Amino acid sequence: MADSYQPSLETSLDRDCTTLSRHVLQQLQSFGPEAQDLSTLMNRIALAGKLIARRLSRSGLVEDALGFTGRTNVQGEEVKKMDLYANDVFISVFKQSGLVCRLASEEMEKPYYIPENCPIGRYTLLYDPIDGSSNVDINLNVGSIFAIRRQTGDDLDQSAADLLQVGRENQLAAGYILYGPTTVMVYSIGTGVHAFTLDPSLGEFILAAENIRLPDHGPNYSVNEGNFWQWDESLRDYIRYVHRHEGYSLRYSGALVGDFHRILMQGGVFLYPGTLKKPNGKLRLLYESAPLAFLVEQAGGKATTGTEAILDVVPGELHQRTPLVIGSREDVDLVESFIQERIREQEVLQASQK
Ligand code: AHM
Ligand code: MG
Repeated sequence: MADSYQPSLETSLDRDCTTLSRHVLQQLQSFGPEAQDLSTLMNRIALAGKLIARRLSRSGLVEDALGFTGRTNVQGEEVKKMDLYANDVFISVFKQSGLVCRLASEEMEKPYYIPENCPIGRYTLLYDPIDGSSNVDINLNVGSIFAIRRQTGDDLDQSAADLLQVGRENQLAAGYILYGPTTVMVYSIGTGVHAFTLDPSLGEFILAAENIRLPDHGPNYSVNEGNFWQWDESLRDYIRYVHRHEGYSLRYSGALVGDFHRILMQGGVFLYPGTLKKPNGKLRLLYESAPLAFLVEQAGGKATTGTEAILDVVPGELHQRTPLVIGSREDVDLVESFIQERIREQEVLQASQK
């Protein structure tokens, strides 16, 4: 009689191929309705990431992938063709999800409603379709940032007022996709931070690192020092401190997702402070700073405006900007200590002038 067949498990897989959808369900330890929803939502985001990664990888070869559209967005920034493509990709994939009623992004003045989804779709996707888009035309890394919020209230007047809540309250999930030499997706649903690498031959995101923790201190500081003379004196003092002490390296790519990813993996701090021209800095709270703040807190780090936790900032409007100091706990604390010292000095000065 022939031996019963034994599959060669050691050679059939390169490694334990944990896919994203399996991972989400494992994390939630549930097959309940909300776990199924989150798994579906993360899969849809992954699909958007794959479509965008595919277009980026061929951007020098196909028409209408590089360059500007000639339009400016609600923030007055010039819109690139890839910004619009990526924005539309997210809309298309979520139209088919049934779960998302509204999408709000950097590229749209008002949220985009999918009326057929609204009766049952109780989730909102907030996203920056292409973060760091100035890098697209020079073939450097860019990213997509996302957050999923639970819709509260019926929003019958389509004002989306319930989105103006602190990030700590109703962000269910957040993450980013980094389009670099490989495409990496990093996400959290409140159970730690996990990274997946896209295997293009399988078309699947495969688990690469689980429960990522930042070191409490790291060597990287990441900031556009070209704005030095536009910052408050406290930020200049911090940068002078870093220049005078050994062990720091400046790393700045012009794409927040890439710079943040380095800090998540190696430690350090990313800053985009307010400037004279932009007192609240450049980065948007709801779809850039708050999602990354969710991730960094889940990974044991910290994100503040310099004086307040990003996840506690109440948004005043959809496209609100906020200063951002994010990264390793001790490095963020150090930046904050310079800001606090300056505030104390000014209080003493004001008291003496009374
Ligand atoms: P974008 O989302 O329109 O690309 O703008 C955000 C980007 C961030 O990725 C990056 O950290 C920052 O803008 C760079 O700005 P600057 O050129 O002022 O340093
Ligand atoms: Mg951006």
